[in-house]
Amino acid sequence: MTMAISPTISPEIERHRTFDVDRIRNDFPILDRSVNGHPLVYLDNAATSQKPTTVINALTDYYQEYNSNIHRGVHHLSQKATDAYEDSRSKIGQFINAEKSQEIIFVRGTTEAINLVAQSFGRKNFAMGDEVLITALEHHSNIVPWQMICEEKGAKLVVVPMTDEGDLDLDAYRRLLSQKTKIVAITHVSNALGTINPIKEMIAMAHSKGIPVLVDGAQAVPHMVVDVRDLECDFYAFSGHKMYGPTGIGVLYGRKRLLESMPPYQGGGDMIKSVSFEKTIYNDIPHKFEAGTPNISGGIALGVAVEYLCSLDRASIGEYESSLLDYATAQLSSIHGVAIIGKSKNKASVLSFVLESVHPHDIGTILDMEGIAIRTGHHCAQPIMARLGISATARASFAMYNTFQEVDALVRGMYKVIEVFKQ
Ligand code: C6P
Repeated sequence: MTMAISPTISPEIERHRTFDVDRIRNDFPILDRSVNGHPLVYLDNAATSQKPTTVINALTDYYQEYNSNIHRGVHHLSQKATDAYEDSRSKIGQFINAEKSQEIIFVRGTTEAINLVAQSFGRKNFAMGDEVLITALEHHSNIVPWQMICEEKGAKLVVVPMTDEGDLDLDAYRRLLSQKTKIVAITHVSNALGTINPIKEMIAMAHSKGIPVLVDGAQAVPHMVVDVRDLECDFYAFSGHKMYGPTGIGVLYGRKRLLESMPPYQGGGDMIKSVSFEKTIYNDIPHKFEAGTPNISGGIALGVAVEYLCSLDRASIGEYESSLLDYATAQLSSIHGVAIIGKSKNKASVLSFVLESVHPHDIGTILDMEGIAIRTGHHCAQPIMARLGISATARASFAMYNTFQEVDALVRGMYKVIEVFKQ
């Protein structure tokens, strides 16, 4: 079958073809490998991104040179590890423009960050009849923790609806904010559809009624500059592994005043000032929320990932990624039988689609044979699928190291899928 890659490339897209992507690709050793006899085309970045050499080296360096527990030892290695870990906390604080590094709590990832707020803030502040306002665009991680605490407290989960294109209904949002709303929890960027929500405006609307806001930033931090003070959010959660850092480490940003008012999430070592059988005095933030030996190497290497991102021109990366998305959208839309799922005008790095009469898992399997990695399924966002009346999509998600040629490979792969399934 002949492959028709659409010749209609806008001047804007053409301009971004000159972005020095090779320089960035050189920093990611895994991108040189082959899969199933083809050069790897990694388009599953929303699930997890690849890691640059500096991050990989930071992990090895910690274990080879100064592996030691932190906040506990007077010896040289422990001091060095503690300094590196706390240094990383400061770098991350600056990266998102937090006012104080104590506002950065290390957690396992976005999921744990949201559970922490639900279990700590929620347990303290929710009562029978209260409401938690989330949106139709949430990942399960920003649904289930709220359901759990709502069930326990007799509170209610209320959901802001979305349009068929995948935009939130802001009029409904305004109406749903009420005296009963104890917190708003919204995703910054949808992992299933790519919609970028107008969170600054949504935070201001909630604040005008005195309601705090948690933002799930898992899919935003890798792609755009996030400034928590400019957004004025109360909590912001993100994962290291989606922003070129290691797995098992992430961040909860919280306003100092709020974090100080919240009870600990877990008990154990490091989160205390003193313990007796009669009474325990808790440590100050951030340590109050960091019980037990943490992911030390991960915390340090996340700081290195942040340094790496800060060494790049993030504005041009953002423009480059959005031109890749525009190009991929145009190319895939031109394939007969393909429908794009999620058509917001404001999208980041995620392209969900379906192909008539072919299950997304079959698309994923055939593309894998061509060395192309995408994700297929419900993307841990089953309510979005239910809202759109589908069970699954195929999802290509882009990072700054992806290329226009890789988009072309995806399109060629889709023609292979069509070839295999044609009657
Ligand atoms: N989404 C995806 O393929 P963790 O697993 O804790 O690092 O991140 C959870 C999470 C929370 N919110 C959003 C918007 C997310 O996209 C994710 C993770 C991955 O889309 C894995 S399901």
